[in-house]
Amino acid sequence: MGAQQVAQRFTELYGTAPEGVWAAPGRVNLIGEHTDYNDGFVMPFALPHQAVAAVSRRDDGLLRLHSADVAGDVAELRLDGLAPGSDSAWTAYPAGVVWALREAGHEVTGADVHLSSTVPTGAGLSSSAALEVVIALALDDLYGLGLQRWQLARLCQRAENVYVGAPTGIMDQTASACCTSGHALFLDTRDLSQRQIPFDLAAEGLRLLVVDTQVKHAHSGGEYGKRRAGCEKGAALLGVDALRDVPHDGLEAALARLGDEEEVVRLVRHIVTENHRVERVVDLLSAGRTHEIGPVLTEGHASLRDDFRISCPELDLVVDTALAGGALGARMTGGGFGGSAIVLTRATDADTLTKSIEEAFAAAAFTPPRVFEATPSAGAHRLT
Ligand code: GAF
Repeated sequence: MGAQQVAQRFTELYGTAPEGVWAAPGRVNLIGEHTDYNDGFVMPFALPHQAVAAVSRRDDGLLRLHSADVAGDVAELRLDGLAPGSDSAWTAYPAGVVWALREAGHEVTGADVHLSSTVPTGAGLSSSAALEVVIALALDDLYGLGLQRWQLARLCQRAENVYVGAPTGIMDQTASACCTSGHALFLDTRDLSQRQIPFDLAAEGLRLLVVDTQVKHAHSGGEYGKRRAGCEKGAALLGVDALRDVPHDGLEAALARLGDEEEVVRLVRHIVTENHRVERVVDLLSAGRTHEIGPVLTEGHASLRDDFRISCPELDLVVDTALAGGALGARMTGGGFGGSAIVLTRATDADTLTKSIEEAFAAAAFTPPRVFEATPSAGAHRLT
């Protein structure tokens, strides 16, 4: 939905025009999965799909929230009643951001909000981070908080970890807040230092397809948290602050030290090799060798499937069908247990590959996937 429509609906709901309209995108992660809570490297880029919010300030301690995407009236919350774990609806994301801002000492005295998002939900494309970041950016602007983008991302992560209760890392919020059009974001999640890496697929005769398997996932469920706890156990057993500190050329020695801790061995191997894959992709892209990143993406999928064990039959089917049809590389993207896969292909093969994936899903009697092309798009910004 465009800025004007969102502003118009805001006016109908609240009786006056909004003070402004902001947008924040979802993301796909090119490479670097589950590395973010291990202080490692990630490389997402922003999707053209975005959450759009019309927002005005209030000074009476009320937060009023409405979404075009969810049936229901305006939700009215008292700021002094916002508490972690108190809300299990979609409103927890924007409310969590207001809570996190206030808890960090920022003076936010209320807001009226109307939201509309085109980021598919439960598809591993960061629909929740888009909601959080758009609210954080709007309130930062309106209340003149002067926060840097990385600070907004940190506050949004806190909202998600503490208020919503999902133990996620910092990648999605940083991607939504910091990505730029035409680039992938090379992010070091230890200190949030970042480099924008040019990623112009069309110029290279390439396309990147996103295949939403329609298998819904959730990070507040136990499996994500179990992987995170397993990684932390690995770091503790190895005596490092985070698995980021295990060098790629020291991997075999580290695994030997873990002995018969079979599950931890698999998790550690994924994280250490995945960090290395991010560095390899950065090197290839920086050298203008975009065509060559495909096999690295595919290796990443095998590692997530066999070592991290977070793939599912639908994601594996996308990858296998794409590779059999001549894709340059393919992998699941995002948190896993469903959600989306990405397929890197020559532009000329994209339609045939899409058709084969759809046919393979039909033959397996899976729900039809949703396939679209991803182009590296803008991060969060003010629209009006
Ligand atoms: C989800 C989380 F929100 C991210 O922090 C990240 O861990 C990702 O899964 C896996 O790379 O999107």
